[in-house]
Amino acid sequence: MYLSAATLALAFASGASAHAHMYGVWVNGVDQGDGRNAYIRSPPNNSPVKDLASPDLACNVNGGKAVGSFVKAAAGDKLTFEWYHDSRSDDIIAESHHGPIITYIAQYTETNGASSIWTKIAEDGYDASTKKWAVDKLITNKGKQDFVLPATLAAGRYIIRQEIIAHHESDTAFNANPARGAQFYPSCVQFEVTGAGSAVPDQDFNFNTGYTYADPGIVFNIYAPFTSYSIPGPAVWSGAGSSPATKTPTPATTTSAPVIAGPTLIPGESETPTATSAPPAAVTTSASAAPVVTTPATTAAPTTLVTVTGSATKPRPTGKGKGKCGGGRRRRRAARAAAAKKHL
Ligand SMILES: [Cu+2]
Repeated sequence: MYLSAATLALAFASGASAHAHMYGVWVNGVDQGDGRNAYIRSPPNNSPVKDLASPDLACNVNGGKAVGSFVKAAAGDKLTFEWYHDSRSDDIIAESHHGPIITYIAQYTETNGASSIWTKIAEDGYDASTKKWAVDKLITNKGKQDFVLPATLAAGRYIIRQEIIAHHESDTAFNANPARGAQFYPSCVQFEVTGAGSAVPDQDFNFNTGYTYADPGIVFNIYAPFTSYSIPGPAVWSGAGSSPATKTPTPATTTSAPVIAGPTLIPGESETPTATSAPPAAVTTSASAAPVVTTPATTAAPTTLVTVTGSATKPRPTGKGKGKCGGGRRRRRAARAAAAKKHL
């Protein structure tokens, strides 16, 4: 069927300019102002990173460009990172973008952070009891994600990196089909931390090697039945500095349903509109309380890598590596129309 140039342009625009990025930081409930290119190493747009080999996975595009300011905070402070879609306090991110929000810290660097320097200090994934993802709550909380700066953290300059991982196209790995894959939205914020603590983050995590396409928290099908979700990366840092936290490999906890979902693969469709918001019962993940993914008693044989039966998903002719948001399939046109509303 014939598509006009205008229609095509719109389709491209909706695919390339959706998503989310960070506006600024609050310290103990106090707004620190517009942080973009001030204390945040802001990327040029809100597109995701999908290639796990890209140095942009650490601190996004421009991650190696130090900015002029630092957020000042004390160890133990409550921090809030505020996200938005196109303008502050808008719809934040497309509802289809279910996924976790994870926060890491590193000693301050003027490099792009693409090396073994990171320690996980907070994470929020999927709550099986409420069936809510961190991203769902982020939208309810008007873009705000809370966490606590570890109370024992040594004073000094740091970069705190928070990322959203959107799983609406991650039933297939990016390296198997560059038109799909998990979407990473990393944002790096420069911090000057005060306090009397002496704990030094020591996990030495490297995103380019620590995040892999074999990780069930990265290649994950949100459209097939599941009961739990294993957040990627290391365990949350103990913060005490006594015993370096190491990640115990978690077997995939997804149900053994086939990886490729059936016809229900419509981004956003499974989302029930969040009605009146619960009190912003902030997801305050303190460094010591790593939410433990409860696995069903059945010792699930560690599902080796989710084998992607590539033929089930048709590669899209427009497949580009970056910035794709929609993911049309059978109902491409309907999805486009919806995407144009939700994603622009
Ligand atoms: Cu998006």
